[in-house]
Amino acid sequence: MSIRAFIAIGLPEGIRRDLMLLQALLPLPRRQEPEDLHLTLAFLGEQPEPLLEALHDGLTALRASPFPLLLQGAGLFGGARPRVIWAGVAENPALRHLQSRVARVAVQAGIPVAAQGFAPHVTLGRAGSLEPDQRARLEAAAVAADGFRAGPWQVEAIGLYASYLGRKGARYDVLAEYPLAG
Ligand code: 3AM
Repeated sequence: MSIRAFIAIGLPEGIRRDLMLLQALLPLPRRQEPEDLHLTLAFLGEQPEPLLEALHDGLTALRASPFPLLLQGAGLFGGARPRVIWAGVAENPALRHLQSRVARVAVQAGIPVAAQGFAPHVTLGRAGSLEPDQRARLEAAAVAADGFRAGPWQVEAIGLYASYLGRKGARYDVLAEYPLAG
């Protein structure tokens, strides 16, 4: 059996509440459910269980320290045809370092993960095809949300998630959590 999986940072209750307030201010075509809000470190795609077990062992052995994380601003991915509406992350070398280590653990487990191109964000909602006026409203709302801040909080764990695709979009399950402890 294979599982569509990714590695992410889960968000504390208070941060999710702040993000729900931000979601309410944005004209989101499809809102990410609050319990599913997360910050992806590495998307793994469909992987067979033996590789996920090797990854689990690698993540269990990973030693990394907790670090503070601040969410900041909002924006759209997808240029002329935005697909993802996100909350941004204040520049954070500890996050980038953790992401590259996590990607290396995945590669060592036999799961290819691109080393480049990490654009840290929390997806707030998604768009299918947008009418030009819908897009303009969304872009204006994202600019207006520039002053948005949530946190900082101390990131103390990362998680391995399963993603199940359904008619209403993806739902996620936490398969395992890995504490960050020096
Ligand atoms: O962090 P978010 O929620 O923006 O969009 C998917 C989601 O990102 C992304 O992985 C996260 C968990 O599903 N994702 C899905 N398919 C992907 C792909 N083929 C992908 N990221 C990169 N390549």
